[in-house]
Amino acid sequence: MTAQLRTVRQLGDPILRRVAQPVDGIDDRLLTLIDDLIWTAEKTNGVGIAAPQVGVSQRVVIVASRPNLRYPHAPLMEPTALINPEIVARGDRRSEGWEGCLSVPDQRGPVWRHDEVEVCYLTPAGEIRQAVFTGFVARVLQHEYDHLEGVVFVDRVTDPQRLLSEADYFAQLTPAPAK
Ligand code: K3U
Ligand code: ZN
Repeated sequence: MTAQLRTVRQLGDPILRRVAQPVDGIDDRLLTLIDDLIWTAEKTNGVGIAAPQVGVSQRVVIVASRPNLRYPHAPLMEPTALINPEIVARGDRRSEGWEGCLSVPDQRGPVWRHDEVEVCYLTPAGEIRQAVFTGFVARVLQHEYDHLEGVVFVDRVTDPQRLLSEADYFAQLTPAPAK
């Protein structure tokens, strides 16, 4: 069946504040959810998405990095589904970077994240994988993992006064030419 665009829940919906349940078996329903998450992230220009954002409180995330204005060197990767991800190690170095969220429209803000994380997860084929994610991909993974714990990026912004609307965020990226 073709993938469906799912409705993205918005900040204020209690499902975004719940700790998601571990997946206890890979079945057709889960594989359909994964296909729909990948499709929904693609259609909404997301670089990731987590199952609670579409109203399913299960521990599944998609990471789908691609270059963007703020992170022009972000890798272009095939959307990757991680089932029951566990962050098993975090690097010492952290960086501040700008984030947005499909569940928090028109808001961007700076968040400190670890530059490197090691993650253990199940693939949709049921294989256990351990992988090291770095840079922007590590940022997206930590953002999505937070969604499984009921945490939204606005909880982590360095200073709430630095939150920007999308228009101001893009204006800041491309300052007006000098007269
Ligand atoms: O493409 C977005 C973007 C925003 C700021 C910087 C770079 C990219 C839209 S927001 C996005 O893709 C979220 C997706 C969410 F909400 F479903 F998790 C993921 C994300 C964006 C930026 C940094 C970390 C995570
Ligand atoms: Zn988000």
